[in-house]
Amino acid sequence: MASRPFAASASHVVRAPGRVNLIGEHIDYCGLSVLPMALGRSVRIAFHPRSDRETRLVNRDPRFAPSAFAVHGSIPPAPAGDWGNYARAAAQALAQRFPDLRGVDALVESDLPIAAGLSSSSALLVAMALAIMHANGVSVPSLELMELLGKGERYVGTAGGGMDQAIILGARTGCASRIDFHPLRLTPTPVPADWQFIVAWSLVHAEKSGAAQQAYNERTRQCDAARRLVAARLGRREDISYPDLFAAAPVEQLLEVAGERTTLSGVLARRFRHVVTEATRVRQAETAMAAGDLATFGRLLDASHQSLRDDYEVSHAELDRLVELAREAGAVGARLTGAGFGGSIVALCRADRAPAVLAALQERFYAPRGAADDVGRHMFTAEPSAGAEVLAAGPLTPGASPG
Ligand code: NG1
Repeated sequence: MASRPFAASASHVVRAPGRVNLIGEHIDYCGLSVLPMALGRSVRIAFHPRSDRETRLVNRDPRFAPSAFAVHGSIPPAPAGDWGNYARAAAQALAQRFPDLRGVDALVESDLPIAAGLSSSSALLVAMALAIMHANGVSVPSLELMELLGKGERYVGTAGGGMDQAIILGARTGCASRIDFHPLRLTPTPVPADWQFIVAWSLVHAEKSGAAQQAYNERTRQCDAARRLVAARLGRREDISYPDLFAAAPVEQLLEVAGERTTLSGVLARRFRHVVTEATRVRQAETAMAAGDLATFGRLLDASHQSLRDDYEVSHAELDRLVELAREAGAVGARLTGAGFGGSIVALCRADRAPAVLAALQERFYAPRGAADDVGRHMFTAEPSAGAEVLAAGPLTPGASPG
């Protein structure tokens, strides 16, 4: 592949981490706070500015064919599911703000599992945006860039909430960050040194370009409908936001009103109950983390999983199994992370228990499914890492020799 000589000639490398959401699932698009952290695993792009608008992408992973497009404010998408659409989304969002951007030649590589609820696609989008901005000598203040790219990713057809782009750009080493919306802001909390989060992929792809995208977008519409109906029942304006609704009435009253058959249908009542209880868990989890209260954080993870499984209906039998096995192996709590419908779990244990939890998952989940050989790609300890950055050119893979 022509990639090695290119990697050697690239002027810069961008690194954009994946993320694991610790708690606050499916509520960012309601404008409610979430608590993710960035991973050590990342998407990296070696790039070279071009003198025209063309952008050419080559991926080291042979599953992804080369992709090319011209950078401007209205870029025709490649067919749904094409990885290059995340790069197009970044380029279009920036070109709408800065006309006359030139493109880049880019070589992409990643050690993030794909379609695993760990935001490999948002990491690609953020990395691409930083590469184009750097190549053109333009910049956007950090919080504005998070918002711009959060909205920009809707180009691919998902009505996402903005958590991923914010944490990928704004994460701090050693910390999880509470993300609040409207206005967007990040508040870091150090992850206690004796806590270990573990990420394990269910081996089920959560492709957000097909059925999962429809199911995801349906949840966003249901949350909207539930909010309007509860607001009307409480005599509030129907366009009140979730945070304002929560400030206007205590949780108990919200749950009681939502439970009345005349206010919400059974499905909407369950969706609403997830949103209300999950928002409460985020606040409690942040307090537990700051206090080093491992057991409480673990209980909140378990409760979140139950709520996502039963009320929000976004789990999968393989995710439920992983959660169960992690708990049996000594994790204090575990839950699905990301959008669900497949993807990964996050489990929490005392750091000295991590080897036992990893060994149990290998033996009881991956081995029976014929996936024990690749286990290092499917399951790993999550180290809270820094947000995306542009580095002077060097080897794409740390430690690898250049082209
Ligand atoms: P993932 O796990 O990357 O599919 C999606 C949304 C988030 C958030 C979570 C569920 C995008 C880019 N990401 O994440 O905003 O809503 O689901 O909490 O749409």
